[in-house]
Amino acid sequence: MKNIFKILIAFVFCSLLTSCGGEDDPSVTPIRDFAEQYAADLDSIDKYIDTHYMTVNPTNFDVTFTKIPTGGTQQSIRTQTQYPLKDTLVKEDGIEYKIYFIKFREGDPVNGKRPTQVDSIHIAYRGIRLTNDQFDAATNPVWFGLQDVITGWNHIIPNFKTGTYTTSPGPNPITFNDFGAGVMFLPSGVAYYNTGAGSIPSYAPIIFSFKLYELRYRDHDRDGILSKDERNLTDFSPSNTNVLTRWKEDPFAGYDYDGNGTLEIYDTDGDGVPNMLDIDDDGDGYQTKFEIKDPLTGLSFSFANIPTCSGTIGKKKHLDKNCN
Ligand SMILES: [Ca+2]
Ligand SMILES: [Ca+2]
Ligand SMILES: [Ca+2]
Repeated sequence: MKNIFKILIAFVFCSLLTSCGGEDDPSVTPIRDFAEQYAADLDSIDKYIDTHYMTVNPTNFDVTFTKIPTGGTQQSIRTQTQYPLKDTLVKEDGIEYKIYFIKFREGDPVNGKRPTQVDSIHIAYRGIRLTNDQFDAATNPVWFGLQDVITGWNHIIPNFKTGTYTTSPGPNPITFNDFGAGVMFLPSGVAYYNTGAGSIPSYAPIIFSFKLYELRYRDHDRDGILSKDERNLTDFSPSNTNVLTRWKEDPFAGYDYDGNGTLEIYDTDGDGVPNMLDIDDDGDGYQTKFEIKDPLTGLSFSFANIPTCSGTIGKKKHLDKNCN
C-alpha cells in the first residue's frame, strides 16, 4: 500500500512538472532535427498538392480537398490554373521554409486593410491534416492576435486584406463583402512541431483555409502611434511570391532584419526596449504621446504628419532627442 502511494505521488508530480528524468532517461525523446523534419514535411505537402484537387465555392470560398481517384481527370491543386499555387520563403530556426499558399481573393483592393504581424485579426478558418481530417474550425469569425498564433499564420495572413461589412436587422445581422480568402499549407516547423495540439500529432504538416474579415491595428505602448508604424517595415514584402521574408518577430527578444542570425531591435534610444513598447522612443524624458501633439489643436498628429525638429528635414521629433 505504501509503495502504491509513493508511485501515485511520483506520478502526480511527474504529470504536473511534465518532465521527469534527465537526458539519460530513454523515455525522453529528443526534438527532431529541423532540417530533416522540414524535408520530410515538404515532401508530404508536395505529394498532397499533386494528388488532390480542390472544390471551391466561388461565392463564399468554402473549399474542400479530395484525393484524385485512380484514372481521375481532375486537375491537381498544383496544375489547376483558376487559383494559382504560390509560395513564399521564410526563415525560422535556421531553416529556409517554403510555405505554399493560394489566394482565392486577396481582399478588397480599395477599402481592405492589410494586417501586420503585430495586429489583431477577425478570421473564420478550417484546419485539416494531410489525411483530410478536420482538427479545428471556426465558421463564425474569432479574434486572434497574430503574435499569439503559430508562426505560419504570421507569414501568410499579411498577404491578404480584409473586406467591408454591412449590418442589418435580422438573424444574420452582419454581411461580409470582398474579404480576403485563401489556403496555407504549413510544414510542422511553422505550426506545432514536436508538441502537436489537440488531435494534431507531433511533426504533422497541416492545412488551413481561412477568410479574413476584419482587423484591429494595435498600439501596444499606447503612445498614439500604431505598432505597425513603430517597426522597421523596410523588408515588408506582402506581395511576394518567392521572396525570403523576414517577418519572424518577437518584440520582446528582438528580430533578425538582415537574416544573419543575430537579433536587432528597432530601438531608437538603444535602451533595449523596442519603440513599439517604449513610451519614450528617443529617451529625451518626454513621452512620445506628448511629443506628437499638435500645439495648436492639442490633438495627436497622424504618424505620417509628425513633424521633424526643423519642420522640414530630419527625424520625426519623437525620434530626435534634440527636440520635444
Ligand atoms: Ca505605439
Ligand atoms: Ca527604446
Ligand atoms: Ca521622447
